[in-house]
Amino acid sequence: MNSMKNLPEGVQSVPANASAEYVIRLLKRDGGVFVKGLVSEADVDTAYADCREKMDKDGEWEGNFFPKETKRAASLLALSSTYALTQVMNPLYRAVCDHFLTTRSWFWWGDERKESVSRPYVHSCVAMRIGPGGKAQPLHRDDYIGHNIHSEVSEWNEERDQNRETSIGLFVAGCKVTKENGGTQFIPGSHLWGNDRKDPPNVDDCIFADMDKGDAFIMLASAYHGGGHNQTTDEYRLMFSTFVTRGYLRQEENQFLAVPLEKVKQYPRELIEYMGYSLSDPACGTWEQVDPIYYVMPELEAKYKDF
Ligand SMILES: O=C(O)CCC(=O)C(=O)O
Ligand SMILES: [Fe+2]
Repeated sequence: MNSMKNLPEGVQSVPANASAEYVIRLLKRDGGVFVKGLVSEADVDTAYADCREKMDKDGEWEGNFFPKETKRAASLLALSSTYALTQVMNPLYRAVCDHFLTTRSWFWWGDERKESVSRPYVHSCVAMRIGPGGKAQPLHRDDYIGHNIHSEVSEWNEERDQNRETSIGLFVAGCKVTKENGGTQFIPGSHLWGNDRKDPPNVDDCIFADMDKGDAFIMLASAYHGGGHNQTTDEYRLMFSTFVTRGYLRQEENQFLAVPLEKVKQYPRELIEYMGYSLSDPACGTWEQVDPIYYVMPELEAKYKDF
């Protein structure tokens, strides 16, 4: 059965209670999907209050990736438990990441056939506020960070493409987001493009995020996108950006440096593991040859064992 059949035309906006399975089908076709009201306005406001002081003090970026009008707050997991629990740990986003970013392999271990499952973990957590006049970012793929080289395909193939993606983004609107105030630009279907295309991505092919506070845009990091041009004179476009990657790839934002251990210890175990205090099976990220969760939770009894 072709899983792309019977989907409505164009990039979709689905309710927050849409099934992960449906969102996944849409992502395979379009590379991105909007989710209405994924996070409550109150939780978004709290997350902003938690990171605002740091954002206000942000310095200027050199280069064209962030215009000088853009202020950022990185290391969000150190700043906002509300952000962590309502965005990073959002069940729909997690289910989508688990689907695309879990790596299953098997290897000979002597004459035993060993199965290994590496689960995704946090890549980066940053909030961005584009001020009036801020120019658009260059259109880019966020998976260039992990050197993910794509071959051109006409549509998603379950078997062939199970390891195609290396990262998934969750953008949550911190205010009303419009094309005019710098709504994210995105090229539908560009996750299927090859790296060897001659022509650069073109803004004429973009759609623009139009979101209410608390709405989300889930995006395969292979899709071409970028922050938009804030053409207003008085609006500040706030967006929270979370990325998750495969368990055996290096994190974009080093969570071990970003989040002090005292803060880490306040989080639920599931989130601590998701930040990177867990093994990527079979054996990436060990500490003293055991799972690094034992570093954070020494009360658990560590056992040395085969990978
Ligand atoms: O600000 C946005 O809408 C997108 C930002 C982005 O793509 C990035 O910083 O990589
Ligand atoms: Fe990006």
